[in-house]
Amino acid sequence: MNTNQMASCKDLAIPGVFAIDDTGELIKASITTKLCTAEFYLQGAHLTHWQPHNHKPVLFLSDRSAFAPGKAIRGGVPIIFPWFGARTATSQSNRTDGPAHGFARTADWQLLSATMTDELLTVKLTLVANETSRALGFEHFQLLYTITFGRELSLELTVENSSQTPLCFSEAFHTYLFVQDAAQVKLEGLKGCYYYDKTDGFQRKLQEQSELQISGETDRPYVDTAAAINLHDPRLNRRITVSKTNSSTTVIWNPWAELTGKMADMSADSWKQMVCVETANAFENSITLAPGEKHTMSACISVE
Ligand code: TA6
Repeated sequence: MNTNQMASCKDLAIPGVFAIDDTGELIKASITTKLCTAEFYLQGAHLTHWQPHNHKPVLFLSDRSAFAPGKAIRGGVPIIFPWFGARTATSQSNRTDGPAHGFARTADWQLLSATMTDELLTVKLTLVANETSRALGFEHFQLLYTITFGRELSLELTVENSSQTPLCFSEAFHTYLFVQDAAQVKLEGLKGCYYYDKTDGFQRKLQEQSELQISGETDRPYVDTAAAINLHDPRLNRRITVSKTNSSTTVIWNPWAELTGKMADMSADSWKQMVCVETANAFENSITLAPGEKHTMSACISVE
């Protein structure tokens, strides 16, 4: 970010509410309102903390996460775009090169606005084509990310196809929820949904039980579901609800002990304090936009 961009970014600060810190390797925004505290980084428009007053933090953030240019932060809400997981061929491109989960989460987003209305702070950020995306074949698109911070957390991602050809993409809010003990939480909302079991050869399976409990490495994209997810955490005596619009995929992920042990940016037992409940459009739910078309996916996270 150049000096002029930094100056305009800092012009958006709201004394006592919204502060910009450019003293570290990554530019960080901190939020304090009557309803919550939060923080995000301009790299990846990466939300790393949200805590409604009278609650514990709702998002997990690894104590070993790197906060370095070009390195994905471990935890919070990574923005996944334009592919989910490893890049695969689409109807528009047979390319398979590029970083896992796409380039958006390590790109420098631009802060557009920060406004307070009735104690709610709404922040807008945008990402357009850059050298990295062009090298990967994405030259004409615009992402607009709107975050509203209050007693609830509202996330809204609009993708616009500003090219003359169809834009095929997958997307996700790769949300890491903070829990006291992943082995004791129960997840509701997936009964009757089909998922791909990435721990069992990507086999397509049916979720028959109304509650999902985590008892080992769990990596499940559920497809064709618009359902809200309730995560019951008995140890914190709370329920986190993730509801959504225009999202047909929900991914549930916990790496458990063995995989966590191989992750440089996760401490050994940290898998116990996180469950990813990801709001997505991926696999057969990927999106194709005609030239000039837009698509908006949203998620709302609440805790009680
Ligand atoms: O959303 C689940 C997943 O696709 C897992 O397969 C695992 O790879 C996870 O994302 C984390 O990916 P990352 O690239 O952030 O390490």
